[in-house]
This record gives sequence, structure tokens and C-alpha cells, in this order.
Amino acid sequence: MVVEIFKEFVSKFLGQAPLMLGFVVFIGYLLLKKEWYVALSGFIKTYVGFKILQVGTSGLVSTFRPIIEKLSATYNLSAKVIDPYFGQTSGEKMLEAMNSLTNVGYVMLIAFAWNILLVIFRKQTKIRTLFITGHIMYQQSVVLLWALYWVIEGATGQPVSMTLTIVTGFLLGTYWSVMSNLIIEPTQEVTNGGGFTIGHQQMMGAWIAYRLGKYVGNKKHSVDHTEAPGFFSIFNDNVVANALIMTVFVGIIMLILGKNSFIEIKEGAEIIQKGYSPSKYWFGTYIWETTAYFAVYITIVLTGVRMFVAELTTSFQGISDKLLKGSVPAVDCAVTFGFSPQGPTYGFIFGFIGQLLAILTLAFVIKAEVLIIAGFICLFFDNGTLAIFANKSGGRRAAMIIPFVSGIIQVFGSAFVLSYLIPSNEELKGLVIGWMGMFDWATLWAGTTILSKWVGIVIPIVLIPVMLVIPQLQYKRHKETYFTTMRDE
Ligand code: ASC
Repeated sequence: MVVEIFKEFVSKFLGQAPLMLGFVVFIGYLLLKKEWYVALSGFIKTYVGFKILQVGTSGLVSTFRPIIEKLSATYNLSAKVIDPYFGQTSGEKMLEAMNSLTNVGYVMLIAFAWNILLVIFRKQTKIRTLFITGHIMYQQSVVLLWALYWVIEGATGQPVSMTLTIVTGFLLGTYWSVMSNLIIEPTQEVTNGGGFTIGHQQMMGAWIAYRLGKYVGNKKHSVDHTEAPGFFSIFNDNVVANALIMTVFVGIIMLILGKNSFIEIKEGAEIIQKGYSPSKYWFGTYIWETTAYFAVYITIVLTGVRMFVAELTTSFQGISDKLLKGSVPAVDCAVTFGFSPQGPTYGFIFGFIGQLLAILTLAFVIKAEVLIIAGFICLFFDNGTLAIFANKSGGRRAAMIIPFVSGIIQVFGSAFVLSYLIPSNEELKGLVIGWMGMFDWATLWAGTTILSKWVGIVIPIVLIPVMLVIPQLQYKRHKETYFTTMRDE
């Protein structure tokens, strides 16, 4: 019963980011003793702003995902996709086959309650962040429960045990709290004190990218500011830069695939609106239109982000002053995109090159059993975020090299963990179609899963106190500003 209510709460409120954040902003303004109509206006701007962001991100996914998938499909038909939704589907199908899908609800409930508890006792725990990215909370609960179940209890053929469910809940809640807390200071730098942090799939990765960035490059040479003269000065404008870079990069991919790959014919030979129709376009202008959409959607994302971040930053002051002193919300990584309009493009391109190299190595050099297909979400949102954090501390060079290395890690880490997760049983085999692939999932969680296979449930249990030490260390670095400006400088 409690689980049902919670699930409903998650899917209809927490999982509806615009509604949820709009509500937070509304309450924040009231706590700041603003008039009700100011609070209402804040709610509307946040809601509409976030919806605009979602129009942009789903536009990116629907335009560019088919191209990446087509590329993979053309060269390799039966492999595993590294995309969060492929990971989620695999987890759901496997847990369903074990009659354990409801346990996912318990995992989420425990994880979220544990996160709240850690924030309430923040004086002791030093956790300042509430993870509120609903769709990610669900996705991660499914994938982690599936992976740990399969390596620890899978051989029994029994449903997921209550012990494992509880351990997974506490472990995941600890990850949400600790890693989103870890990335506050870098996020404050990236967003010029935006007052929020990342609650997504690459929090540890973004932290590493930020910490390593300064050794890799120079932050003065930011991706968003090119000092080059003449022709290159046009890259100072993010619309021009994103459109040009993507036209060259994705354009080449589209040319390689050839125009026939893009002709989608519905019944009666009617061309689907977005596909390539020889009667409507030359192939060249079709490529241009498609790739220019990158700049279109990024502009939409930026507009939305700017709109609601302004509201969130002001009003969350109310929450963190009055309700949960010194606490911040952990939100979708796409929110940082508004602060570095060209960062994601760098992340996408260099992450793609890294992934491609790793995929080819797996296929032709190692001749691995598990073949990996690149996924757009992983390429763009994961490496895009890493690029933004790397750029903040190490500029252009860091924004190229770090996503490139991350691309390699994403492929190898995912292939490695998948080799432990694909059932040998013919009936179940087909249910596993991919893995999450995002940075933390190709490193931290791939590693935890594999170690648990050999050592057992001790690994996830021990990881909980180990992770909880991290915020204590952070606190030691800058006690005075830890709960106030949240800046470590
Ligand atoms: C994910 C996921 C998405 C995207 C989105 C990026 O991991 O499941 O839908 O990234 O959150 O903004």
C-alpha cells in the first residue's frame, strides 16, 4: 500500500520535473515572504521553462538517435546498446521474469527516504542535497537491482530477496546523496552559483572531469570563447558553431550511410514527415536541415534553462534558508547546458570518437563476445556534461580529451559488466538488450556488480559506509563556506 502510494507520487509528481520544480519554486517564494502572485509567476516560469527544456532535449533525441542507431545497425546487427532506456528495459524484463518488478518500488522508496534522512541530519552526515530527478531515480533502481540480483542471487532462480532489496535501496540512496553532494562545488563554479547540483548518471564522472581538467588544459581557453581571428571568429556564436560542427560531423555520417538509409516509407509509399523525400529535398539540403536542428534544439534548451534556473536560484534561497538550511536540489544534467552552449557539442564529438575506437577494438582486435552499439543519450548528455565540467577547469583541451577517454571507458566498462549479466539460458538471453553505459555506470556500478559476483553481498553493504566518508572529507576542506556559499575557494 505504502509502495503503491509512493509509486503514484513518484510517477505523477516527483517524476514530473516541471511540476515538482515549479512547486519547489512556489514554496520557496512563499518562505521568502513574497506575495502569492510572485510565487505563482515563479511557478509558471519554472514550469514553462522546464517544458521548453524538455522540448529541446526530446527534439535532440528524436532527431539524432535514429542516425546513430542506423549507423550501428548498418554495420552490426545483434549487439547490446549502451543507452539508459536499453538498460532500463533489460532490467525490467529480467526482474519481471523473476516476479520481482515490484521490488523496484521498495528500492526507490528506501533510497529516497534514506536521502531525506541524510539531509535532515546534515550537521552529522554533511549531506546537503536532495536527489529529485524522478525518471533517473526509477531507471537506476531498476538497473542496480537487476544487476546485483543477477550476480548475487541469480543462480537460485528465486525472486529477489528482501535483504538484497533493502541493501540496494540503502546503497542507491547513499549514491544519490553522496555523489550529488560531491559535485555541488564544481556545479556552483559551472553555473556561477546557480544554487543547485547534478542528480544524474555521471556525478562521479563530472567530478573527476572537473578535478582532472586543470591538468589537461587551460581554463582560459574556454570552448565558449574562441579568440581566433578571421573565419574562426564565427565560432564565437554558439548557433553558428554548433550548426557548422554538427554539419561536418553528423553530415559525414549521413553521407556514409547514404540517402537510401533515410527514406522511410509508410504504407502506400507515403513519406514520413521527417524522413528524406527525394521529391522534397536534395540529399545535401536534407543533411543540412537535419544537422542544423542541432543548433535549433540547443537554442531551445538554453532558453528553457535560463528561464527556470533564474527562478529556482532566487526561490530556493527560501527553502535552504528556512526549511532545510544549506540544502540544494539535485537535478537533470541538461540544466548545466545553459552555462556552456558549446560544451555538449565537444563532449558529443570527442566521446563519439572514443566510443567508436573502443567499439572497433572490441569487435576486431579483442573479438569480444559482447558487441556494443553507441547510444545517443550517452554520447550527448553524458559526455556533454563531462565536457562542461572539464572545460570549466581545463578549457578546450580538457573538453576534448576527457570525453574522448570517457567514450572509451563507457564502451569497455559496459561490455565488461554485460559479460556478467547476459544469461546463458536461451529463454532469458534475449531479455538483456543493453546496459546504461553512462560514466558512473560503466565504472562505479560496473565494478560493484563484478566484485559482488565474486565476493557477494558484502560489497554493496561495505560500499555504503565507505561512500559516506566522502562528504566528511569534503567538509574538512572548507568548513566555513560548506553550508553557505557552497564554494570551495
Ligand atoms: C538519461 C535519461 C534521459 C536523459 C535526460 C537528459 O539518462 O534517462 O531521459 O538522460 O535525463 O536530459
